[in-house]
Amino acid sequence: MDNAEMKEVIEEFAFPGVLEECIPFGSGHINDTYRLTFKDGEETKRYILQKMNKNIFTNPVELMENIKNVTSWLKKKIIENHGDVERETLNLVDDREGSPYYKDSQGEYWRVYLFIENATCYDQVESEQDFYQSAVAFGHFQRLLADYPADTLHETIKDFHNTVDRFAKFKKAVEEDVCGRAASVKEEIDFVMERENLAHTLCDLQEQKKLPLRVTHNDTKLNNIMIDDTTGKAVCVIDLDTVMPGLSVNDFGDSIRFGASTGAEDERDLTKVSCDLHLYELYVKGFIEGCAGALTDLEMDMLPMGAILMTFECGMRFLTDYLEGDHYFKIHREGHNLDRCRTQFKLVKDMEEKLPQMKAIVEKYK
Ligand code: ADP
Ligand code: GN1
Ligand code: MG
Repeated sequence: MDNAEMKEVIEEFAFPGVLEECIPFGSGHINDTYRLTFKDGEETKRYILQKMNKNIFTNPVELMENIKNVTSWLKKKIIENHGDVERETLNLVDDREGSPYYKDSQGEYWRVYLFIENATCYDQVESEQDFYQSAVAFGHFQRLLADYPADTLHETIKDFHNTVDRFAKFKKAVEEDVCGRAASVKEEIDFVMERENLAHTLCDLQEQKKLPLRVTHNDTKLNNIMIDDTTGKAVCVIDLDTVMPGLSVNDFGDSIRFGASTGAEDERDLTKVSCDLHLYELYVKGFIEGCAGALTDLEMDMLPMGAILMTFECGMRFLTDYLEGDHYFKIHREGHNLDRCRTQFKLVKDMEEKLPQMKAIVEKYK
């Protein structure tokens, strides 16, 4: 971050005390995230500062309206449940003008959250209990928003989990091949092409209104949840940029894609990547408990399909981005998106083979 921009932004949020540290923070693929530490007399206070990605979220004002309204809604529910509003949901810090975001002189949009202390976001499951707790929390999150007026939410990214649309965008990227990379990834392209029907499965059920549209998180990977370092409980669901009407099976599926994998999302050694059915089972149990009776029979039946489809969609998105020249997901090395795509397809294949077991596990908890 250039110093002048940083100074301008920090001044606009009127933090108390003296800035001691500003470091890039977390491993999100979308926003630029920093942790700020201020010293005010004896007191030290930390914040999260984010530059929103306006190439991806093209209407940051509407996005912030969503976040403001959703967090206010969650706060009310947390108070009713005698919870801790400063830890159990994101808390926006207003700028000097009382706005929940600041637009700087370069036209960039910034926001600040209270830093949730004594809690960790994990990039891979370290303790099984954490994964189970994250499942309960994502299910519970959906339940807290069950009666939220969905029609007042802006669609922050159009067709975000529309796998049919994702497939069409992928095909276009292959045809255009702007970077001349298609020939070198024929195997991966074929993998997608062979699964056109798969892309339709959940979209068709949604269109036929067999699966209900709910207010969902839509980006339920493990590092979008904070686990309390002391209690081991999931304390807060974060990264609310994509809270929109969606399918509960997709929220389930995206968590499995990321958290039940035995390897990292960008692991190069594919022998290390598979779907761990024990972790999967823990998540099924936790998610069904967290949703507390809200899921319909068909939603439960479709949970394994949600896992396959979210993984397929994500692999397809990584490959599309690779073909288009890596403009969407942040990359940290050459071929990073291709590596990510390969882990996803390895997982899809593995889950396709394990589908009967995955279904049987859901039956156990239905
Ligand atoms: P992205 O959309 O880029 O993934 P996130 O909103 O998920 O951005 O933030 C990136 C990372 O920053 C998170 O994975 C988490 O580690 C950290 N983070 C975000 N918000 C907070 C917060 N309020 N308190 C502590 N850490 C946070
Ligand atoms: C992005 O923002 P982050 O890093 O939590 C992406 C998700 C992908 C994920 C893959 C807005 O999530 O959809 O599943 O990367 N978020 C957006 O790791 O596109
Ligand atoms: Mg994130």
